[in-house]
Amino acid sequence: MIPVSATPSYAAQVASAGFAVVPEALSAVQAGELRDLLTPAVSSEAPVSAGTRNLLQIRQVAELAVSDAILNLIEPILGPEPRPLRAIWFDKQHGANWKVPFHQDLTMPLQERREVEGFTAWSVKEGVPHVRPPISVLERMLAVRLHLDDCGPDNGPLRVLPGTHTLGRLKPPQVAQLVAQTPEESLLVAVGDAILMRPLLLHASSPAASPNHRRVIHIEYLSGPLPGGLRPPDWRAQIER
Ligand SMILES: O=C(O)CCC(=O)C(=O)O
Repeated sequence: MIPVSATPSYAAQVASAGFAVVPEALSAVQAGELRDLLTPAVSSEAPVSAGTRNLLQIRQVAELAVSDAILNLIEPILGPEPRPLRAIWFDKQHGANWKVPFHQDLTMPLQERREVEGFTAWSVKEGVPHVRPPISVLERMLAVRLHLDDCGPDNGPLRVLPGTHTLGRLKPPQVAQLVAQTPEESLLVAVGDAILMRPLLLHASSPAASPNHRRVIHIEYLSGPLPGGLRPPDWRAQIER
């Protein structure tokens, strides 16, 4: 487990690069237990595509999301009491070996729809209202990607363009220019490692050359209040088992 005293350097890395890789955020035993729990649970519920939502419904994932180990990692970045918004399962494998072009993550889930200035592009995904919040809200969000398998160059790792999280919301020509000009980094990790990532960081992933499992629990957090009575999902109320 990472000592709390080591976490401020992750905050500095996330501030400058938009991401940080945290070795051994989970022990091998924890990662194995989560693989055993989630692999059958998720694959029996939904066809596996480029991500399955609402993993916070599963008690062990919700408890992990608010565990001291994870909160100690992210509080130096987001401030006190970050709230988990959603948790997504990404398992790249035979039959679900997707590619995602460079993009920013621009949406968030909410409890209900309310018209509030700056919150646009409402949609409903799996019954949950989603919205594109203003940049000032996206800048208070962070994703924690917990890797349950080793992810080497052949497993379709996350690719990032360091520093692009500071550029606000980017239009397609700006993305194309940044992709052409910015040296990208592939984030190769071992089982149990975590990637901390700002949603505005340009990121992509390619199909795996060797599509063994590449299981990731991707948890998104928000710190601070929302305007106009908007409410983030209540993760406690969602727990089903
Ligand atoms: O895990 C992946 O392959 C893609 C993740 C991604 O694109 C995202 O989180 O928006």
